[in-house]
Amino acid sequence: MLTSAADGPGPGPGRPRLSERTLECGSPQLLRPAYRRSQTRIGTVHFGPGAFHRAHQAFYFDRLLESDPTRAICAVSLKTASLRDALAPQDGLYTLVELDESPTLRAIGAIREILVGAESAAAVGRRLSDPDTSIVTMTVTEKGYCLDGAGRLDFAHPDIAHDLAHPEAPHSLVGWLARGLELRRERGLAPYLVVCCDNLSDNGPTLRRAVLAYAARRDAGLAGWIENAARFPRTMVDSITPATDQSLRDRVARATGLEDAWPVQRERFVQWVVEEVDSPGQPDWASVGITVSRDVTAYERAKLRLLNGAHSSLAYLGLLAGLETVAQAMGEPPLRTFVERLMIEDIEPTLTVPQAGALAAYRQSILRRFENPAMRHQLAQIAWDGSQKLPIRILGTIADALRNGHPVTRLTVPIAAWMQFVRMRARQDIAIVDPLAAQLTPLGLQLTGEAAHDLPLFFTLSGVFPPTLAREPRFARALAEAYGNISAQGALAAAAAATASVAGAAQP
Ligand code: CS2
Repeated sequence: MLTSAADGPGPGPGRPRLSERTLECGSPQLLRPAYRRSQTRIGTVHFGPGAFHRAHQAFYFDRLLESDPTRAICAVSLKTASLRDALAPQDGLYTLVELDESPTLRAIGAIREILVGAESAAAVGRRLSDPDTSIVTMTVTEKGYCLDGAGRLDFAHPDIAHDLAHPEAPHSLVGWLARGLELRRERGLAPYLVVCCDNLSDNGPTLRRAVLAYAARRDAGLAGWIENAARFPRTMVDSITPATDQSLRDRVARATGLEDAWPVQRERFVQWVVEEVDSPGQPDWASVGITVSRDVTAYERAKLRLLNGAHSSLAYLGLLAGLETVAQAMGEPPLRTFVERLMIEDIEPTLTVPQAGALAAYRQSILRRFENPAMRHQLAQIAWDGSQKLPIRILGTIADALRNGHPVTRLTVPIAAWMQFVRMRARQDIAIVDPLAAQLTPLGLQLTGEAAHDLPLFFTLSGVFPPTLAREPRFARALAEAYGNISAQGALAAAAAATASVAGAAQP
């Protein structure tokens, strides 16, 4: 199933390349699939097989395959062939390194097929409409959903416009999901379970709304069928996954004795919560440690606001302070204290959890995970796509704080730091990795560091700052102060000043 002429990036001559044939030659340290890959069947299609999917979901499915051979994965890259080309010579196998004092190395065998949507539309359509396919999962990052600032499908997005004109060969995830469901309806098959594994707020229902809006433009009958029959559970996914670099490839080759073009790494901690829904063909999630819950919203919100909100805060402040990794940022007392106070005083009051003390324990475990000395998690990686991440991670908390009359002095600091990051990148002439880069780069070049001049320029980005928020005086004032403090004193001193601000101070 996995065939390619290309040999993929990475390995050089010397050690044998990881593959079905060489798997047994690897060092005993390498844990191998505890099932016969040749006897597995594909039951899941996954869109967006980046590092997170391969370190998280594919790891769980690898374990499911030990008891259920129908759980192999067909991975679909929407546009690029790089993963297919790297893993085809390896029969889809790759190494997962769990970082810890003594790391674990496993060969993951769950991915049995890799397709590229842009090259093989018919094959993807066949897979989606195969009777064996009962689940479709995805990790395409926030921008892959083609949503507007209000979280609705953006019909002006070029991929959505393309897909409505060419529905049989879509470019977007939403187009693919609708295409697959349309084919299944035509064939008299039940819909697949759609499991969104991205850090979106209310991820399942948000995706469902987008697919229904798209389907309604195509065919009201299809939209009605999806509305009645398809399920889109909420999920919470968690595991910190630093990007693959050459040092990981070298480390894997030395430890396993096998070259791997694209290994992945993550912390040992891994968590997946899936909403309980009534849908046939689901795996025995709980058998591999996946939590099935009626109330995923509380988990999801706590994770997005505490972990991802703190991560983005450390990323922008840390990069402005010239730091490189999350662990380094945590080693700077002003940043560590700032982030901890932000979590306790500003984020936690917006969260509700069933057990008393659960939030404090969760926060402490997040801070410990950020300090993990075995990880070199680049702040620049977290800083990607800020225009998409910040509304989900921080602006929602700010909106709640404003509603509750809670000060937003600290909460505006990460937003101000992102703006200063845009300014810094533009001045350094370093490309900004963000779907809004074409707007952010020229905007960055106009920035002076003066809040009165710069804030109105950012407020033109209505997809990031809804007009009601931009017009809210308490928000604009606190943001201007944080922005001015970073310009005048630098990120560390500005974080320290905000930490010292009195949590309960009333704001007119
Ligand atoms: C990070 C996340 O890159 C980022 O933006 O905040 O990928 C984070 O590591 C994961 O959500 C942890 O589960």
